[in-house]
Amino acid sequence: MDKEGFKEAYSKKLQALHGKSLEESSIHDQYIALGSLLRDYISPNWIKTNQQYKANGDKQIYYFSIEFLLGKLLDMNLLNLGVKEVCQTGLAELGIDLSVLLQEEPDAGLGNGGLGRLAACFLDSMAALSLPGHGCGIRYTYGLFEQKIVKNYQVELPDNWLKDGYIWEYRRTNKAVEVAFGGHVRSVVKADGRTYYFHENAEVILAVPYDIPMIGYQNNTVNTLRLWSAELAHNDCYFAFRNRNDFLKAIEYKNSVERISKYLYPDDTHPEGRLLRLKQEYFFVSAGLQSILKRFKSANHRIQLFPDKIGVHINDTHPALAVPELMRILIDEENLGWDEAWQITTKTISYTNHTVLPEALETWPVEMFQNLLPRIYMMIEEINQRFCKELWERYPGQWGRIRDMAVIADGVIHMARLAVVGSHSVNGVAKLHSEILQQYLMHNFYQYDPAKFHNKTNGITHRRWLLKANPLLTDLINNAIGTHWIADPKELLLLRKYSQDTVFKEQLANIKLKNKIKLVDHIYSHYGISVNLHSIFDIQIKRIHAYKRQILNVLHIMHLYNELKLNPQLDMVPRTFIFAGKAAPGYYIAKQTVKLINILGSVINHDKTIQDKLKVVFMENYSVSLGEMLFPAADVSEQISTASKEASGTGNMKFMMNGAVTIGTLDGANIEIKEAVGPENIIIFGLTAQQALDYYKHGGYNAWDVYNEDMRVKKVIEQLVNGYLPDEKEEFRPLYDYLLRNNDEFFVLKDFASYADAHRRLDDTFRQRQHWQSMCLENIAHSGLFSSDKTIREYAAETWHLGESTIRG
Ligand code: B1N
Repeated sequence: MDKEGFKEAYSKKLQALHGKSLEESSIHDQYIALGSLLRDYISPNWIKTNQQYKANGDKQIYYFSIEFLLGKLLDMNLLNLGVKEVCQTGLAELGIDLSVLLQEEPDAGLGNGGLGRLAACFLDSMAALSLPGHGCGIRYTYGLFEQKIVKNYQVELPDNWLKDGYIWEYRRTNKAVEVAFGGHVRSVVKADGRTYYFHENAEVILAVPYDIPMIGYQNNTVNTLRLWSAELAHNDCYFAFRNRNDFLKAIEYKNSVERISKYLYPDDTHPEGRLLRLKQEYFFVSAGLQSILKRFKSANHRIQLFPDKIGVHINDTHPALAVPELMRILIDEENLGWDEAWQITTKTISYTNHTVLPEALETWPVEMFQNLLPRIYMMIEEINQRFCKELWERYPGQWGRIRDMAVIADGVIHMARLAVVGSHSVNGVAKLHSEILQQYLMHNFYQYDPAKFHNKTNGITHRRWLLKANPLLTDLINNAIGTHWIADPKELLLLRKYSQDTVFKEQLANIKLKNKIKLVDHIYSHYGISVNLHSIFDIQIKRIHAYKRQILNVLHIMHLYNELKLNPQLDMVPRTFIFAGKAAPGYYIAKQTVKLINILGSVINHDKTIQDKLKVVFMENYSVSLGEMLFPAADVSEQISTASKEASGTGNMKFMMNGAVTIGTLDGANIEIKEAVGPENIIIFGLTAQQALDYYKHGGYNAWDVYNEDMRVKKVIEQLVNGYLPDEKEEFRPLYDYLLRNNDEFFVLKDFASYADAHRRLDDTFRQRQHWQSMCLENIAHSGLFSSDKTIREYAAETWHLGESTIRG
């Protein structure tokens, strides 16, 4: 693709698609034309990738996830294909600004937060590493809600991301499969003596796949993300209704089918116990496995080779029905015996746990489950019986232990137990998290089969979070150490040779400044808040959750403001606190937190007496795209979860890669960030995980003690309820009660002093300009350790036994 060729092809494409000349075309027309041209460009390699995988008989990995938080793909695809320059200059010569076209693309927000974004980073890495790895999920008509702040309060609007069509998806009607719900199971003993099972009177719906190409980094690989959409299977019943003139009923039935893939549940680290969610889970798992089996069978392999050719990875327990569904297919459709089917299933499936929050573990009531999925329930029942029998042989008489490990117990199905029992590998997402799984949450299972358990620390794709999000920094790095680090991000360590180089570090600081200017402009134009460019940009962006402790950040800001009011001359580096994040619509405390941040901002930002030393900005509608603007502009990364609660975190890695310094607890991957950069290049505070766990064991601590002893804490807590904030006096009473009366489950007050002290150290350190810049440099230099390429290499080698398959150009 050369520039002139591109211009000609592009102009032709534009005209052919829209029947308009370039001059007559709209921005949207121009965007669609570029997307369409790229589709043409990608197609040959996509076909070639699939053909080569098939011809070689390469093992394929399927990453099953109920969320894929892709963000925008156009710019990333241009980078991956190595054609961005050509397109950019070609378009410019046609009078088109590429950056304007890029804005036309909707963010594909089919995820809540870290779990969904991790799945997207992994797909990027698998393609970049020439690994045969694909995604399987749901094509939600509506992604995660759009957040607006109205009168300081979060309101939710539907995210109609598909309204103008989506340039990256390919509907594959011919690959649709059927998924069955409800009905009952009839068993028949046949002449061969074997019992056969027939699922009768089921409601059968159609799962239609939409494929999205996942493009490798300049390596010809194009893998596939397959997202399933629910549709009516047989129009006959639809028409049957209509013949009876019962049009409304027909519409209602159609809606009830399509509802399955209509909405993403907006709950992060919180399970949704509703029937529709269970339908979603079975829907995409069943459709995905059926299509995998079809492909496998078309290659005429013996079924016993299945685990050598296929790996199914389940992203948390949402796809854990892969275990009984694969058993059903192997037994009912492939006529295997139980033991053989079980061997194949457990060798095929591997499982990652993403949370230890006790309330976050999925369970399903037996009765509800049995009605919706009678044959799958039978499978789980048998899995449970056989597993309990094994346990009984190993632990005779230990009823308590067996009950605590049983897949079905106390009238519910425990999905995490199903996932552990049905897979050959179980991992956590950071060292501490895996340790907590093994020593606490899954201790019994760990003792039973220690070899099953592993750690795989999360990672992020440096291609999106550095090359795409921070082109200025990327150029600086390329000029300093060459470009080999892009293939091998560990080589970012070469940057360390500049740690004493004041010129280089000034360049680094200058890039940060430029990224901050962009953000300042955005904040001013969107919120009318003028931010001091030379203040410390201190950023906390993530879902709003009690355990992530945005409240700790807020109470500390209130304290700083109190200090400033008492002494406007207070010697502090000006600070801008920036927040972004969505609260689950039904999560009261989280929504109150959003409101508190916004009200506090409206008070502080209008106060002339504090001389611009403090600003608080809440940015609406946190998304992948907003993140791409925020990470490169941050000086400070807030990673302040209660130790032991954040399984890993991945925003922490994105900040680090862009040269921000972390203020954080020893939780999740923060611990590994500290190990990488050294204690002098990170600011740590608060209880350790062990201390927190010990407190929990003894029923917590007494929040009132801290309240009574620390006057700073007492003051800010009182300010929540004494009319100090310009709203109804009782507005934040629930937050107050939550902290004091419910005994501060997440140690907010307990960690306050340590946090305030850490912020004073931060302020001190920031003033030592050379030293601060070295810290930023060290963070960037060590961030290669957290590239998802490294994580994926470990999964491929240790969990999936997956080999590379390079696609020839
Ligand atoms: O998964 C991320 C981790 O980096 C985060 O620490 C962790 O909180 C996050 C139910 C979840 N755990 N569990 C979920 C999401 C949606 C849902 O419906 C649970 N998300 C995480 C990646 O490992």
